[in-house]
Amino acid sequence: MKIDIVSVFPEYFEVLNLSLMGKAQSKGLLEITAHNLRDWTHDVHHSVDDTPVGGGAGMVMKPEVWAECLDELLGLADAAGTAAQPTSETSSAAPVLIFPNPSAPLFTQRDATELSRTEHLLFGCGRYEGYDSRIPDYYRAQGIDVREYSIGDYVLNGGEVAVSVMLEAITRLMPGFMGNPDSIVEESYTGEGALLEHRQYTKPAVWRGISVPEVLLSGDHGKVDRFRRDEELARTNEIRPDLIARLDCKALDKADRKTLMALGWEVSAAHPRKLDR
Ligand code: 6GU
Repeated sequence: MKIDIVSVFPEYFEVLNLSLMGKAQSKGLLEITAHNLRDWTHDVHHSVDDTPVGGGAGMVMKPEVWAECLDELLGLADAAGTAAQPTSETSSAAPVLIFPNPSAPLFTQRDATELSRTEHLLFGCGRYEGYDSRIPDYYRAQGIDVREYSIGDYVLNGGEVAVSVMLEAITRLMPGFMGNPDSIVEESYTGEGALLEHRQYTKPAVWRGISVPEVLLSGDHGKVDRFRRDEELARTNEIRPDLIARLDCKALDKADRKTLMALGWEVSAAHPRKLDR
C-alpha cells in the first residue's frame, strides 16, 4: 500500500518508522511518504492560510496551494502544470483522498477495514480552523473518492494525530502486517456483532490478593467462552448500550438472549430494545 501524507509538519510522521508500522515499511508492505505542503507555495512567506470569508476567528487553509499539491500527487497535473481532466486510466489508479475533519462523520472499524484493501491513500492534514471546503468538493467533482473523517468528539489542533490514528487502524488490518492475524478476529468492533472485549488476565492466578475469575482456571473451554461472552454483553450494556441496540437478534444464541434479557433487553425484534424499568 502506498500512503502519501501532506502536512505543514511532515516531521510529525517520523513516528511511523517505529514498531510494527516501521517493520511493515522495511518489509515493503507499506510505502509512506510525508510531504510538506509549503513546498507547493510560491511566496516568500510560504503562506498556506488566510482569513475566513464572512469573518470569524482563526485562519483557513487556502485552496490554491492545496490544489497545486494535490493535482501533482493525484496525477491530475499535465506537463504544463495546469490541472487536467482525469482519464479512466488515472481515476482507476487514483488514491482515495482523505481529509481529517472534526466536523465530519466518525471514522469506524468498518472504514478501516474497507480502506485496508485499497492500494493508495492520500491524506491531507488541515491546521488552523480547517481548510477551504471547496477543496474536497473540487476533487469529488473530478471523480476522486474523497473522504472526510473525525476520529472522535473532541477537538485537536490539526489533522496529524487523526491521520496517525486512522493509519494505525487501517494498516494493521492488511494481510501480513500482524504477527498473529487471529488476534484481529477476536477484538472489539469487528464484524456485525460488535461488542466490547472481555477482561484479560495473565499469570499469576493470585496477584496482590486479587484472584482471576475461577472459571478461567477450570480448563473447560465451553464454560470459559460462555463466561467471556456474558462479560462482553454485560460490559457493553454498561459502557456502550448503543452497540447492544445494533446487534442482530437472529445472530444471538439462546444463552446470549438469556443474558441480555437479564440485563433488561427485549430480544424478539430484529434488534435488542432496552426495556424501561
Ligand atoms: Cl479528524 N481533526 C481535528 N483537528 N480534530 C479532531 C479530529 C480531526 N477528530 C476529532 N477531533
